[in-house]
Amino acid sequence: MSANLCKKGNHSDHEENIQHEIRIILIGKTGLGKSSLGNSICGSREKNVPFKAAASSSSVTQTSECAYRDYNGCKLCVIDTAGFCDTKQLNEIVIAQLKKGFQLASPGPHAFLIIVNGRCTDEHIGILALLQKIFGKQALKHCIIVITRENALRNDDDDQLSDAELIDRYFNEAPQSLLDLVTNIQKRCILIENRAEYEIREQKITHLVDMIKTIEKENGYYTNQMFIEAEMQWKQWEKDEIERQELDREKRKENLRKQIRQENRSREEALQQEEQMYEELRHEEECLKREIRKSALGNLILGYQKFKTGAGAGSVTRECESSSIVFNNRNITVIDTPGWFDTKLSNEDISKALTDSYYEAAPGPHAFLIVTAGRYTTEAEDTLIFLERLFGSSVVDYCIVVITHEDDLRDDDKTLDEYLGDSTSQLRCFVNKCGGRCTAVNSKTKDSDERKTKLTELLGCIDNIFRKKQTSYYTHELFERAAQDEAEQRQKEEERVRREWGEEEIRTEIFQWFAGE
Ligand SMILES: Nc1nc2c(ncn2[C@@H]2O[C@H](COP(=O)(O)OP(=O)(O)OP(=O)(O)O)[C@@H](O)[C@H]2O)c(=O)[nH]1
Ligand SMILES: [Mg+2]
Repeated sequence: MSANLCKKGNHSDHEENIQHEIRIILIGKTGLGKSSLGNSICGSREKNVPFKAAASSSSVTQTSECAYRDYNGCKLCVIDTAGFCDTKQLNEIVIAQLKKGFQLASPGPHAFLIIVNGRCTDEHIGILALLQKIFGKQALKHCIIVITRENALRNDDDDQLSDAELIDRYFNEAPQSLLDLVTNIQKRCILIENRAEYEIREQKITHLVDMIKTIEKENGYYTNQMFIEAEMQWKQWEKDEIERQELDREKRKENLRKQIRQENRSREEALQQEEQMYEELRHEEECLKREIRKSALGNLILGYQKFKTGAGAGSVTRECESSSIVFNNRNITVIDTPGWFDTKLSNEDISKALTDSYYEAAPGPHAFLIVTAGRYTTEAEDTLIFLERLFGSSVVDYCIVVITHEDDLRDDDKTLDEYLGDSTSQLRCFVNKCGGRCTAVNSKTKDSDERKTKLTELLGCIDNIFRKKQTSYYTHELFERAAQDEAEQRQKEEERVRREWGEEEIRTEIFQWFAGE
């Protein structure tokens, strides 16, 4: 076996030997032993011949170089390439270096040797993918994996292990995707120790050359045409990739636009909801601010300003007052009472004022007008509870609900029924309890015709009560009965409390007896 070494950057001197050439390109990450392998293939006995190999923090081989060896009647053309650091970052320099290596292997390499060592990782996939990207799928048919630093892989008791067994063990830990790739390249893999004795290395090179010859027999060499096609595919892939990225960017932009529009819409909706909420609150506050206008209603019925009216925090009327008129040949007496929800009067004061008003209406009132501003509160319900306690449950038969803000209803373009429909359930329930007797008036109207119409309507309503009841008015008898009921109720309550207290005392005594006190 002869080792006729020659290093050159141009192959023209050897054109006559082209048909006997085996062209090999070495590809791999920096520092894995490409140049050292190149030296092993060239059968060098000396260090750094023909390629410079050294442990270094930066790439030793900076450009693609070519060296020859006469080997068993054929010429081995070995092309060493500059190593790269990251298979994921394919930069222009790496591609240019590999292309230059490819040119040196003109008319085309028989084999791409992929140099790896260390542990079997995803990096191996990276380098095969890189080969495929630059040289196309066809390149895989010419690819051989070379694992350098064999000695580091062999444990002390691995002496008996064949290369094939060691390679199998090496790929045992490999990720499935790498195994698939290795199978795809028909498990072409060589183990070599570049620092081993010359003879040992030569055995490996014989095995390598045999493997390359098999590839040559099956697939010839990797041609320039294949490279051109791969380059076109690569360019197409790049173009597609740019388009895909562009499309992706557009999609993301559109999604972002949609998201912003959606957010704006949600914000608008939230603002609208907030606005609506404020509007409702404002309306509620306005309603709460409304005066009940009880005295104003009294004045409207009378047709003149008898009762003192006015807006203010508290009720103007402190005691009951009465006045009479004649309307349509009927004697009408109106008794105004203090309001009990917007005054500082105690419950006793109000009870007294109401009892007074009752005596004022002797022999008894034909109707109790429950005057409300139609507030969104429990005011009306509370009023009824108060009245029932004082005048008994039959008082509801004589109650008429009067909403004193008819002008507001008109402004809102609402009928009384619509207004009640939109109001609180308490107000509706209250009106129902009063037999559905409810009317709305504008107690501040100056229009005498409107006053007459309303008064006629009100009297009609009172007449209806009369028609239903045996007694046309709330009689003294009813009042007495209510007072009696109230007294009985109070007595029962006192007895219950007394009884419970007594039982409690007995229990305490028994407990103390048991405790021996
Ligand atoms: N033990 C051992 N060391 C090796 C082997 N192959 C290479 N080396 C050492 O690894 C270091 C780098 O080797 P090179 O051949 O220069 O590696 P390279 O891939 O050409 O590196 P760059 O040219 O920088 O990309 C040198 O010190 C070599 O002696 C091997 O099989 N076994
Ligand atoms: Mg090198």
